[in-house]
Amino acid sequence: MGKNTEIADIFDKIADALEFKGELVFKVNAYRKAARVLREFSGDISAIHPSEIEGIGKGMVEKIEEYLKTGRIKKYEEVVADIPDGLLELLNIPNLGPKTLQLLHKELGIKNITDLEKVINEGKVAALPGMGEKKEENIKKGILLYKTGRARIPLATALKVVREVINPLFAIAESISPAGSLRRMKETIGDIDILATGEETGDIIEAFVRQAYVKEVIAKGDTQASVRTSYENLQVDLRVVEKESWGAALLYFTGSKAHNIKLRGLAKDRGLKISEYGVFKGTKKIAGKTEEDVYKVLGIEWIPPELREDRGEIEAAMEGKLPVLVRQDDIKGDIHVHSNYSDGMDDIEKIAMAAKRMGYEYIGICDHSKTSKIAGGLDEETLKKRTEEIDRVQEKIKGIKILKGMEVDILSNGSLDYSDSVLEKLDFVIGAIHQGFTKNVTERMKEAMNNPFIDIIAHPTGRLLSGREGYNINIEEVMEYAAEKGVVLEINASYDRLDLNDTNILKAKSYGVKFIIGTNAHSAGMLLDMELGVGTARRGWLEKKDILNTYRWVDIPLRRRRR
Ligand code: DGT
Ligand code: CA
Ligand code: CA
Repeated sequence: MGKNTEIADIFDKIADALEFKGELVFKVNAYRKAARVLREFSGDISAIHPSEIEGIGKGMVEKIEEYLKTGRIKKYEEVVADIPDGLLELLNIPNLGPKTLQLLHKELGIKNITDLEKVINEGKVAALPGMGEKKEENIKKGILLYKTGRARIPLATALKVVREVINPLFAIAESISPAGSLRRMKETIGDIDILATGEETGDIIEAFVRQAYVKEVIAKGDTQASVRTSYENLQVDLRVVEKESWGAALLYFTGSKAHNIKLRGLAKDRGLKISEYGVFKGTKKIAGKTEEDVYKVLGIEWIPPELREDRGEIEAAMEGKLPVLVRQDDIKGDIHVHSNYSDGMDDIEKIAMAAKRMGYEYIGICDHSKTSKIAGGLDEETLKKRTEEIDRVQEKIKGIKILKGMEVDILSNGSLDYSDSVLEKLDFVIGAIHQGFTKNVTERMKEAMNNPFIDIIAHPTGRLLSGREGYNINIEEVMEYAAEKGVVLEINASYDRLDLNDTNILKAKSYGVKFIIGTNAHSAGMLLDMELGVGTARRGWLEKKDILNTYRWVDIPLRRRRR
């Protein structure tokens, strides 16, 4: 959707193809970086000169112009010319890299996922030079993850799409809202459900199916339609309902199904019937216009969508004990942000300005430590330079406090990547596992928590929504120890992480753990991922007091373990 994303997709595909062909890493990365910058860029690329976008090199500018002028990029057609259709798609399988794919294609002639599954089942992959049974087993696992993962899309992607779908309809519809799992802020979304109401039902449906992003109209009726989007190939369902039923319909189509079923039982107990049209006493409709009305006639207060999973929310509402969930505007700062001193794209000044515009009181610059070499980890010398840079920027920018933090690697023996004297000078320390995902992770994390300088554990399970399973870890043991030691667990809000997730948050809270939401932003634009973290925290029933970055910096209960 939008030219930026179209071009970014093509750049990513060029990078895949070059990688498959064994091209030099820096050439591949040039395309990856340009793709990332384009995705981050919020303006209209055809309205400005592409060279005005920071971080886009000359070669890329030419290709962007070529696309804007001709609708294609010759380089792309060249690089994929001798690669079978669909082969590069297999690079989305976890544990299957371009080198291996090249080998499998050359030696075994695989062209698609069916071929791949066949040669694996015949044991042919393990027999190849440099492969072996372990690697074969990993690819097999990857295929499983790929197949289950493809069916659902990350929340971040769905949110982006739903905004593009809803915006043009605001003018025509009286009310319009996302429903389904998206409104509940679930970490992955099956399909996107949208509900609208308005005088001109037909006009709303027509406007919906005629948008530029629609690739295919799957179904179209008088009051509903389903389309597939060209971007990400997503199914979007729109239902237009009567104004009098808006609340009941929104409640019904928001779900979850389990929540609806429980509500239906509750209605029955009270001699009422509930449906997507309203709440009925006999044949008389007694509620339905708003969600609040519907809950009210059932004798309970309105339940926030993020809680509607039948995890005790209806019982809590009946007792008047619903949590007061944390909100985006409770958040006073983001302290997990990478600058261009390590692998971030933006400089400290740009990040600080963006954070100030978001209304934050503080922003924590948090780069990688020296062992994370591929992520541009800082040695002690560079860290000193960064400290001076932060002081310099702080002199210049008022109204936001810039904090000096680091995401410090937890090493193979559980020690931290810097000496205590270095850690001592930092405003906060986030410990993270970046190497050795299978070896003694639980023990290493616990050992790291014995260090008084560690304040927070980053992305505690290490899983990725795109398919990485995460660390081999006993997460309950880590939660229990974190609570005992007063170490905070992160809710990493990065679109591919959401780690801890909702169920782990609930578990951790029961151990008495405190949380902090960090975006792990690698550019100023990614500070906006905070929304995903807040949604996830709300799904985990968290209130303002559970989350440390709702505190002012002077009051924040961090660094206490140092004293
Ligand atoms: P998804 O799309 O798999 O991420 O999950 P949802 O929750 O969006 O599910 P979806 O799209 O199948 O249906 C949207 C909502 O409609 C769902 O959350 C609750 C409601 N719904 C769908 N089917 C049923 C049903 O058979 N019974 C009840 N009570 N509600 C249903
Ligand atoms: Ca859905
Ligand atoms: Ca649906």
